[in-house]
Amino acid sequence: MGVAPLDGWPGGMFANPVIAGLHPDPSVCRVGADYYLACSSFEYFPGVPVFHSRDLVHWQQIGNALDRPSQLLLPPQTPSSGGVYAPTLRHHDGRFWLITTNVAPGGGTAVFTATDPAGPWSEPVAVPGVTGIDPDLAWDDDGTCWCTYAGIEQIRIDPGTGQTFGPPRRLWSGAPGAQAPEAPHLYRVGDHWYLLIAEGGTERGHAVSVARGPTPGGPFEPCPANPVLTHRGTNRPIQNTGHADLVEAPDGSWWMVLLGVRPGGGTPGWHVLGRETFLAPVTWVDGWPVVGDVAPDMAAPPWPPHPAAPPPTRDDFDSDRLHPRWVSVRSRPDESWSTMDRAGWLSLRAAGGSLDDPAVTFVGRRQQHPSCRVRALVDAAEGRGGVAVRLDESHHYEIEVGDGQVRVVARTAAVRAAVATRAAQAGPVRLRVDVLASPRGDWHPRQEPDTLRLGIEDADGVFDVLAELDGRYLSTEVAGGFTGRVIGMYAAAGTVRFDWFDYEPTEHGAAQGSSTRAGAILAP
Ligand code: 6LW
Repeated sequence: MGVAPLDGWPGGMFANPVIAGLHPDPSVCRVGADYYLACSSFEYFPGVPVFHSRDLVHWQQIGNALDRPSQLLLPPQTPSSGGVYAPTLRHHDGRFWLITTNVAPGGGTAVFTATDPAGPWSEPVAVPGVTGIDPDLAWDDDGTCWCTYAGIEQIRIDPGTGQTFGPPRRLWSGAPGAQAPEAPHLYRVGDHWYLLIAEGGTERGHAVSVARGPTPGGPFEPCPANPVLTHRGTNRPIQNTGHADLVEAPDGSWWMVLLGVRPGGGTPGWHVLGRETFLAPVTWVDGWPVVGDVAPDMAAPPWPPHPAAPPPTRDDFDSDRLHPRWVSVRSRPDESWSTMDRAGWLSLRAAGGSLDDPAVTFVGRRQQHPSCRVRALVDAAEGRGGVAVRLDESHHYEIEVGDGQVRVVARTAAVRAAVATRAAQAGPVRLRVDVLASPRGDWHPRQEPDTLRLGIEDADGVFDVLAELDGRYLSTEVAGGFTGRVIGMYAAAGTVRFDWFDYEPTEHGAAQGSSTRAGAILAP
């Protein structure tokens, strides 16, 4: 007796986003029953996270495509939200192909290949002839490879050598007057070539439009129903929907991965997790794609789920490698970190003197839940450092220990302040950050999206809150840019050691449970 498709899907539904946190510009491909997906990664190293799924809903990070300095150089002058922009991931001729743009000084467009998407990926093949961001790869029946990129332009390339042929040609570029035609993807479906693009800019006006034509170069006729996806001007909980890619499932159904945000708080609404990856069903009507609903709760696909093991709450650094989810800012020099120096501890050696410094030694993971709790056991006997919530060099909150003190530091734009200080006990200290999303229920126009409590936790779990800070100042609407929060460990002086690091999603209000002693409260 076959498995009823909805079996195993709680309530016959799945939750969107399917990859939460800073995972924008998703590009997806399928090989047999396996799906692979890659996202942009900006100033973070290693870059271009790669995910695997068997059901399009449950995704596991299997690596980062760019995990060697020879593949990814992000010099100190690379601004935050610079670096690696949108990738395209495809499988062709028995190999995986990834093309992306590093907008950092000395970067450019490059192609990488791999036989195993978990890596290792090849050294970069530069494609100097491609002058726009968001490059896409598509192969014609005769093996000709076309690279289409933002603007919307297209050029024939040899992805093996990076050579381009002839001048680029301009293709259909979306609705007249719409800003930023970008994120093109080209597909051969039936008798047509389809050109899918994003337009309207990646903020609240974001949208997806499509056109079709007889050849990879067109001419393209726009879909009469364009934009085929946008949430602009709606009160939908998911906003900024755009930058999409399509994939056909083994059963012939079609699906779209796309980016979107979940703004919180009052007006204008602030998103703190960055642009995340969402999934939507696509049907075809009169030879045009029709995108289904993009909502937090979605009807399950017509196949059994393949749940991925949830990531462990605790990383105790007992291996000589760091899990691919851990990222650093611009680089991670070998001499800056070790899990062998003191076995079972992550030892970080300071480079920059604080999170303000582009070269700070930082190892963090993307915040993926509106409410979560982070803890770490920190030994700063040989230095100064702690736990930080980072958006960029000018927007971060941290709790650090060193020189006999525990301090909470808040940096928002030009304002930098040690908002609370306490004498530190001798020996390792448990530092804790609770992120509490503001309940949607009691909305008021100036409501913060969330609140961050930073403090010390004793061995009985009693949370001594040194400061409570407004989360809007660590949002993209305030800081600007393309990224979201990354929460992690840093060393600002000497060597700081971390025995373990916990990341735990919480239901807002859960943090109330544990006994808390309130410290400095900083309202807006
Ligand atoms: C991405 C492009 C974009 O490459 O921002 O706003 C870039 N749109 O499509 C970084 O996400």
